[in-house]
Amino acid sequence: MKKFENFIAGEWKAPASGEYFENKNPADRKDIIGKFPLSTREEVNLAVGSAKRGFELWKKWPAPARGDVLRAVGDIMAKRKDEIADAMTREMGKPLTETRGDVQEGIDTAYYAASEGRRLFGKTVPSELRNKWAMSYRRPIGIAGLICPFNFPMAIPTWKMFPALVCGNAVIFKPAEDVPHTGALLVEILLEAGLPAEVIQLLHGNGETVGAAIVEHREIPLISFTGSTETGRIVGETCGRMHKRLSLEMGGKNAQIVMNDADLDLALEGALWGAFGTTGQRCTATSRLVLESGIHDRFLSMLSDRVTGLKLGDGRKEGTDIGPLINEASLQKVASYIDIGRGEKAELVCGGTRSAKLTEGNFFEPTIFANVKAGSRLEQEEIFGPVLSVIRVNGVDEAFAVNNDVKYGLSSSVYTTNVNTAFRAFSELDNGITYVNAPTIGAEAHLPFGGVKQTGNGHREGGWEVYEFYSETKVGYADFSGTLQRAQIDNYPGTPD
Ligand code: UN1
Repeated sequence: MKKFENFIAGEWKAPASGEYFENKNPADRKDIIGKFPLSTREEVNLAVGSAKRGFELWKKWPAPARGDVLRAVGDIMAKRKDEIADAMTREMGKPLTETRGDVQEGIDTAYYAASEGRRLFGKTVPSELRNKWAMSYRRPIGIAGLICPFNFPMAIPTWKMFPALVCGNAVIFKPAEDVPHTGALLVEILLEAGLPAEVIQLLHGNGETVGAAIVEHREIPLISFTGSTETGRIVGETCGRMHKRLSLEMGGKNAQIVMNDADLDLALEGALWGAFGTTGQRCTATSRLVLESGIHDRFLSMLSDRVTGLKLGDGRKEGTDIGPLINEASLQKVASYIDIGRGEKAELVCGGTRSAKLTEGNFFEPTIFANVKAGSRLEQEEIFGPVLSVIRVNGVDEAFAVNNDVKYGLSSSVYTTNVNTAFRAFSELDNGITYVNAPTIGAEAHLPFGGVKQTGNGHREGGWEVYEFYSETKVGYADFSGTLQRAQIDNYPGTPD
């Protein structure tokens, strides 16, 4: 069986501990993709030593030249798109159409980053004094520690890594332990594209050991984490104590609202894709469907007819609509919410069990609960699986209140043909992203991505905003008057000639 290695100090290296973990195909647990290193704190130290050298070199490259490396990365990813997608589906499970989309998001992020290398705008503003210039500009920060989730094995690492690199930082990358192969492929591509070797370090292993060691390392000033709100809280506490710059991207409990005046066929396609795409394992997944009473019964029956027809299976097989869940722990979590839903007297419309036929993988039937009460655990907590809770409401005010009454605030969606309802949604829904007549998923790489409340900590990934996170603003003043000019003093009151 193939043994994979870490990439540290410019070399592929076996784990110091000699220990590995197995990477299994979630659609067929007998299919082992390879063994990956269980890294330790010592390896984090080694990686930091090397990344410091990488940073010293890389920060001196002109940003447009750094961007050129990212353009080459995008070109290689585009050429290898199908092959990479296949490897991703094998270790992560979602159907090939989705993993191809995931690679495409990486390509988009690469080309956007390449173009940003020629912007990285600062500002030149007038000084209050004569013969003096004032400007702000950007500097790189140092080593960025990037801790990534499994659900977008390519897109999410690229959202973090490419802006970090264009801004001139070195990177220590820890992919999720369920998708280490995609992480390895990404690093291979960066090196092939000409990234100086010590600028990137790849460390495989567990969050509790390697992830924690990255977060706690005093020479890593920048952390970006995507994952659960519980882990994010621990990461946040450590970073707060150590005064680190931190971007958190965490849970969601996203709602699709369907109003009486909506185009129901369109809303149906949106609900299917939003709730069951990626087997519901997206931070942006639709896990609540808020139906206005006038269309509730009709829409629910349209939906359950279609859901029972969805084909569960291996994402690499033609015709599969829904792939497996990522691992056993995830299956158990999803199953526990079925019990919670039953206990709360929600009505199980379909699904609710592991697949009886597909026992070789982590397959769970797509599930709908109706009559879900606002405020119940089923309605409030993130499940990260193919479970959709349906809530009946009367009117737009109640629909918006239900949307907002959760601790998360990533994405929301409203299906309506009323322009006033649409614009009210943009202004009244407490989320980082609101879609009108489109599902809760479908963020584009060149717009800021992130959420409010407990979904995040105020930063955004993607778009122009993420470049603020990965760079430090510095201000330069040049006084060419040849005299001492005292700001706030010499020009008030009255300006001398
Ligand atoms: C996520 O939900 O975990 O919004 C990321 C989307 C994707 C990114 C989702 N482009 O559909």
